[in-house]
Amino acid sequence: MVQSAKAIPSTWCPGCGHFGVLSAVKKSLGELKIPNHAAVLVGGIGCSGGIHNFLEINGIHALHGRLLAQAVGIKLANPKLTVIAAGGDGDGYAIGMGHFMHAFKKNASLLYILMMNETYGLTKGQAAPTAPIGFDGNVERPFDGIRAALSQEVPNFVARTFSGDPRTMGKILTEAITFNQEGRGFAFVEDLSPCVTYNDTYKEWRQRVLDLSTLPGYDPTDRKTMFRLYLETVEKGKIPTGVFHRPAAPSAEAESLELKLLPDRIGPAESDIGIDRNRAGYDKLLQAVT
Ligand SMILES: Cc1ncc(C[n+]2csc(CCOP(=O)(O)OP(=O)(O)O)c2C)c(N)n1
Ligand code: SF4
Ligand SMILES: [Mg+2]
Repeated sequence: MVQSAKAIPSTWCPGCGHFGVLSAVKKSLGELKIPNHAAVLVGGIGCSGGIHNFLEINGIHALHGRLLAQAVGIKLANPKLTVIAAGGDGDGYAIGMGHFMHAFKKNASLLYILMMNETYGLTKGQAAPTAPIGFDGNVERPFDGIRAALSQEVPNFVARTFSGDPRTMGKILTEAITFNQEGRGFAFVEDLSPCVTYNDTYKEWRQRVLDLSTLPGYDPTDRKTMFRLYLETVEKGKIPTGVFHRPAAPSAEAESLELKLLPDRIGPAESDIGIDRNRAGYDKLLQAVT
């Protein structure tokens, strides 16, 4: 379902953390002077996934957990677009887990914002894979998406923001989109986005967040160092935030697709597939299969 680029008033509960993401996305697109027609937001299923309805950019409401597959497809079809995928922890870490892990490996230059509130807000507060033990009868240990991201040896941008600190979130989203624009690969930002109706964690998270850039030894170009720093900080009962991985290595896209296959960054969506221009190629293809 492709939405029109007309924003509708938000349906979120007053105070929902997702508002922080909405305003930070608007601010970053404005700061980078990206026109509405040049940006696409693919939303997941859940309160968070409706974010595209409240923006005046192109938007798609994807199938539950499948937003990354659609976002990668859009980016490949038209690499000039700024592509943002945005959804919840139920969407991305439960039904969408397979796509989440593969997105790091595919390393397409798009931004994935995952709004983490430990619950399924839209369906009234069940335990998400991130829920602590005891939440709504949950007996499983919570899943940590940042550990999963940092465990992979790939040149991806990885960060965590907090809706209670929208200014820092804005800066990090701007950096992530710039990273994408430079063709340096996939950017993943998990936002701590409290669900004020079913799991109001604002107060607790405000006390526990710790920006890793304030610690000695912080070096986001070195994934292994950052993984260690991250784990040590979690062990101290803190919730690490900030940029965890800002790789210096070029992405697969920069090395293969962009430089070799798509020298002018012209994707299939803009290429001329008319018969006249491509007759020789089509004839060759036909000969090969007959
Ligand atoms: C295939 C499928 N399974 C289940 C659902 C029911 N469902 C709707 S939203 C949702 C979870 C949303 O949680 P999350 O992604 O964390 O978003 P939030 O509402 O917390 O922002 C579920 C399970 C669905 N819509 N489609
Ligand atoms: S139910 Fe929770 S996640 Fe959904 S809009 Fe309300 S506060 Fe936000
Ligand atoms: Mg959720």
